[in-house]
Amino acid sequence: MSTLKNVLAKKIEEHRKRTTKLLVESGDVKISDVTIAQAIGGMRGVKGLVTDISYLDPFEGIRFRGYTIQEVMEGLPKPDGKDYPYVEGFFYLLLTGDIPTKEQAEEVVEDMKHRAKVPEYVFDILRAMPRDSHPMVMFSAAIVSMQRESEFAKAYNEGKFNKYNSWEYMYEDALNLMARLPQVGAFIYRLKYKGDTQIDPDPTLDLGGNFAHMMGLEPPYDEVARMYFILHSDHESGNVSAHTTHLVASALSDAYYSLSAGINGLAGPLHGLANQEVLAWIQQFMEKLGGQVPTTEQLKKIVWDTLNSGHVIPGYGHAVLRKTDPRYTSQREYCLKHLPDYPLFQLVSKLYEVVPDILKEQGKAKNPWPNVDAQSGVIQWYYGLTEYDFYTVLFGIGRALGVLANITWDRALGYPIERPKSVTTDMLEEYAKQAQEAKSNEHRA
Ligand code: NMX
Ligand code: MLT
Repeated sequence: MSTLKNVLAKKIEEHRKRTTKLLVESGDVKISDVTIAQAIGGMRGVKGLVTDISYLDPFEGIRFRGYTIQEVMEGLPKPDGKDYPYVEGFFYLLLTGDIPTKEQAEEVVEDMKHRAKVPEYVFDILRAMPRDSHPMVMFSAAIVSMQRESEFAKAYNEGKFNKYNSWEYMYEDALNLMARLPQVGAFIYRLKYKGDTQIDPDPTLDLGGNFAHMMGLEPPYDEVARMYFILHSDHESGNVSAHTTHLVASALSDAYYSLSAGINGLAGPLHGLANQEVLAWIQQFMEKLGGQVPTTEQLKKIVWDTLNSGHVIPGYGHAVLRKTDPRYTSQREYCLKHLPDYPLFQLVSKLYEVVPDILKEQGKAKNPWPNVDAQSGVIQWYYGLTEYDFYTVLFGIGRALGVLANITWDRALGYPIERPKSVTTDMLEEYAKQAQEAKSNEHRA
């Protein structure tokens, strides 16, 4: 058994006791209430999910297994001569909660290389799709098309499966899928935008390095890939892609069905597709200005015009965060170091100076600050990846790390099928009436 699987098995054994104790001794302790506004309003703030892979604080931002972005980037082992950590070592951290040694991280690198072969039929399917299909449609279809490879589904069908060992099959699927996604993504990219001129994987490279190589992008794009996949990996489990993946997996659907569903959620413009929307919006107004960089006054007018036409400002706002997304800051720091004078970066920085005050003045968005998507396209564009409808696929490869770790733990802890209760509008009106009457009685007494 690999070190990763061995360590994970021990962690699961220990953790099961904590979950059982909580259920047996404190199962009826309340952790959240639900108001009518929350029931109608997308369950914002309702605490009804459990995950230990990451936690999102509204003001501090994301911590992966308790570590800040900076601690992850500094503390994880890196390929020789590189500034950003092995994605594989980061996956080890997400799965086990431990920072791996370099040797342990490299063992995962080797393990994933052996799992990386994408079945030929996936390429046939992608080639048979209309070439103008959105890359996220292709990505989701490619993932679900590989479902026949699922060890989890096979074990279930062969009756090998029980509540205690099901995580092991989910783990196998998670590693196999994660190992294959970079080639699937790169294949889609080169099929759509580079005339189907494909580049074979290089078996000497790690996941980030190989992705850059198969995309046909020179170093330091390998560093960008490592940074990007890690930053986008997880944002606790309530966001649409993580929640969807978890929900579908709760029906004992395997990782292929579940991840493909999560990717479909990521493809929404209010979620991951916002990174594409940011670039599309910028290109649109730059075209209107004849390519001329807008002044601050012009930019303010563009932002107001966008809001007044009933559109959101892509890359700004968040359902949980109440400050600048540290994933935005992390990418901004990369830009300040590597491309400080790049006009597109300067434009995005100017937006950062202008948009929050306007959103505050408009008074609708609860969080006027930028999220991860406001900054990510700039770096991609700078390194030659200008086909912005591909950006969400990059997000999806990264997001797979978090959600696949999550559903492996879901099976390990035997989380049941997810099935919240709904109510009708009549019932809400009745609850509202009862609350009003109770208030008047209190007033009278
Ligand atoms: N521009 C304009 N209006 C906004 C924005 C924004 N960036 N953000 C929120 N609002 C509006 C929102 O549409 C809502 O309006 P209304 O009452 O008319 O329906 C109001 O402000 C209150 O929304 P919030 O409670 O602040 O935001 P919510 O939690 O519902 O939604 C987002 C969060 C992220 C969906 C929202 O901020 C948004 O649409 N942002 C732009 C799209 C975006 O950048 N998405 C990417 C999120 C990160 N990711 O990668 O997934
Ligand atoms: C994410 O990374 O999933 C987004 O920031 C959205 C969210 O957390 O709700």
